[in-house]
Amino acid sequence: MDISIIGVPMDLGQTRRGVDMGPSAIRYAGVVERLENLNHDIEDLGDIQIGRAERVQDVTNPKLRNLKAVAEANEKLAATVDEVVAKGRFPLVLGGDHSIAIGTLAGVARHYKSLGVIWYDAHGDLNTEETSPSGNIHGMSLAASLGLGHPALTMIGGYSPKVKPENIVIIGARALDEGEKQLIKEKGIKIYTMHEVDRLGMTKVMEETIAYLKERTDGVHLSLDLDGLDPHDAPGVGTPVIGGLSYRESHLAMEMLAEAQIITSAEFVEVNPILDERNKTAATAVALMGSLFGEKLV
Ligand code: 6HN
Ligand code: MN
Ligand code: MN
Ligand code: MN
Repeated sequence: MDISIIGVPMDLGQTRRGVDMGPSAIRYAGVVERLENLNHDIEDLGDIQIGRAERVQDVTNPKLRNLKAVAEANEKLAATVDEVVAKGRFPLVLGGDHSIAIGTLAGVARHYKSLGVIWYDAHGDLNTEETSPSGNIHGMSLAASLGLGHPALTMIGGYSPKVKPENIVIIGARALDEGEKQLIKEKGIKIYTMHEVDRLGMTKVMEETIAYLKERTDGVHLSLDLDGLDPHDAPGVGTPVIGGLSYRESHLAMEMLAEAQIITSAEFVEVNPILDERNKTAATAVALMGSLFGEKLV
């Protein structure tokens, strides 16, 4: 595969500093070498430039913190991802907080008639400024991609929506806000919370997910928030939630996606080296990328 790596040192979608160093941490953990060893053609496009918050504590709009800077960065990211896909290469985006999914999806979705999305996350990221308990845009990125919320977010790339509710599968959720639960029901979004993962096992969850997306989509974006994993395996995240997906379950998920050959773009987000233990979370992210891109145990 021809893979283009794009770093997005974004930390303005939430309030804990350090997640802007995620792309560096993932590079130090050896992403390029890992994927080159699998005989892929890798180009590293470096990092998208992130502007500054309008103020150190940007409370001009506490319901949408740092809206302007987040929107501007996502426009740049969307343009870069768009070019990568147009060249026939696979965009692999490194975060950075999860607000960058808005830009990634804006760049990818225009190339597909019916894009699917796997949202691997403890959270739904389905808030709008009306339902968000925090005002943090990283909790709004999936909603924005559905066309819900502030136009500065929904209209990134000049069009909306990027994805249809029936083309989304959420995996690993265990911390949904009230408004998000309502939206999931209202829109009929397919979701495997930790309850379903416990009951069915990851094998069944992935078999069902793959079959579901295969019959209705012509490309699938994987948006993997490291906080989908249990904090024991991925401690370097800003919004950890106990009771998450294990390291092995996550590898199995990636291996099954590799086997099914359905993933056409991916991002790994929320790696925060300041909160991490010896770069463990970045190393986990790179190991999961290995499995996603075809690494085998024998
Ligand atoms: N993430 N639901 C919470 C909020 O503030 O909206 C947490 C969001 C976390 C977002 O982890 O990408
Ligand atoms: Mn910063
Ligand atoms: Mn997230
Ligand atoms: Mn999350």
